[in-house]
Amino acid sequence: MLSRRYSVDISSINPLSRVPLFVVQRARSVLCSLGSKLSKGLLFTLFFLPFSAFAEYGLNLTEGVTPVSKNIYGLHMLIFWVCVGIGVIVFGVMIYSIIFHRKSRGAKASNFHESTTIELVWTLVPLAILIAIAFPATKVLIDLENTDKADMTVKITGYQWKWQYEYLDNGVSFFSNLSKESNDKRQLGAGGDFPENYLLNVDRRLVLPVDTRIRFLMTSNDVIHSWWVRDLGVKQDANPGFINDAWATIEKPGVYRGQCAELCGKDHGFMPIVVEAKSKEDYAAWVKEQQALQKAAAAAGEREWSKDELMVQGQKVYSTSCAGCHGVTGQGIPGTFPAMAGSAVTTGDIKAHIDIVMNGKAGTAMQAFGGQLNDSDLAAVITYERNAFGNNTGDLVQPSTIKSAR
Ligand code: HEC
Ligand SMILES: [Cu+2]
Repeated sequence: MLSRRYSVDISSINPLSRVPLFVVQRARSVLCSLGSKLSKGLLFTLFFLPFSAFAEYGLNLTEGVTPVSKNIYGLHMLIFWVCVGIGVIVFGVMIYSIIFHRKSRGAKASNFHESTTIELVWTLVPLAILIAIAFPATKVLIDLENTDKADMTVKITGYQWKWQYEYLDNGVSFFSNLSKESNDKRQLGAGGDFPENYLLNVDRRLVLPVDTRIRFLMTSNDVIHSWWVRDLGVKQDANPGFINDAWATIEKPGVYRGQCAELCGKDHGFMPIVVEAKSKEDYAAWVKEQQALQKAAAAAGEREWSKDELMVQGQKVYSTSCAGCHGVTGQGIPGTFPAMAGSAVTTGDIKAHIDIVMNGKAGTAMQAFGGQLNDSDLAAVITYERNAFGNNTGDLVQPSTIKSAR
């Protein structure tokens, strides 16, 4: 598709009409063959990115869909026009002087030092402008910091490298990871086409109702992350040990994408955010559905699981929660993340294995997954690690074992 667009572009570029036809044809054939060779390659994508990016976003800040984002946009435009005004006046005076008071016209430069009047003017005028701008800016700032009178609250916790969303009003809670399609495609040597919204898609979206004043509480489990969704006008650091807040009243149903905006380690670029704003009725139905799913998951933790079930679920959990560090094939990263293949823990004492997965290891990147995964997922992932990557221990861990280890 890209190479087709390229050849169309060439023939419609005007200045080329002055270039001899054979040059155009030669250039076109070279570029087209290059294009087809590289059409799936990085170079070509990079070359076209600026154009498609412009087409999608335009040049200006976007307005977004919340009062805060609209106020920020309004403030941005106001200050933009103030700058335009200053630019026109300053450059106007400058260009006027250059033209009408030039040396060849016999103009004589006036020569003055320590003119109190001029020094006062060029101090007081900018000061007055700054103060005039400070008023609307402060108003917007106070408004975006004021999270009072919220209709509902979502607690957002950053993890290396995913987000946890807890709906404090109805008990719904889940993790949101990079989507499987993006995650598979980003692996070294992965073939195939880029999935839609590559690296900007998640497995579970943060679903929110429209026309509801939502308070976000941001914190982190490990390092500093930053929850940034442009259309919501929210960009707030998530710091371990602190709670920051922000708010949004989403005015339009839709899907709004964002990313972690604070460099937080190896996979910082792989923890996107997807917000889906639904009508209040659809949101209520979604909450019911999630509560039912959570109940079903809890019930599944009460029964015995077969080895196949554990292995299938375990692989899923492993690829979303563990593979980022320990590698899809369990090889880890020598010196940083230990291999799961043939590790003394994954092939040794089962209790020690359960312990490190549930409680993590303080002071290292190994998180305590006991609070993140339910009994079945923990049982499944531990079973998987003990029977995958060539670790043929034959051990099964049941959800009930995890439950009693809590
Ligand atoms: C953010 C990176 C990261 C993630 C994600 C992660 N781990 Fe770890 N893991 C580590 C590090 C670092 C260590 C080494 C800790 C130490 O210094 O002993 C470790 C150690 C382990 C060990 C002990 C291995 C050994 O040989 O000492 C096991 C077992 C383990 N992790 C399982 C898991 C499981 C299961 C998951 C997913 C549910 C997971 N890890 C997710 C970073 C991670
Ligand atoms: Cu982050």
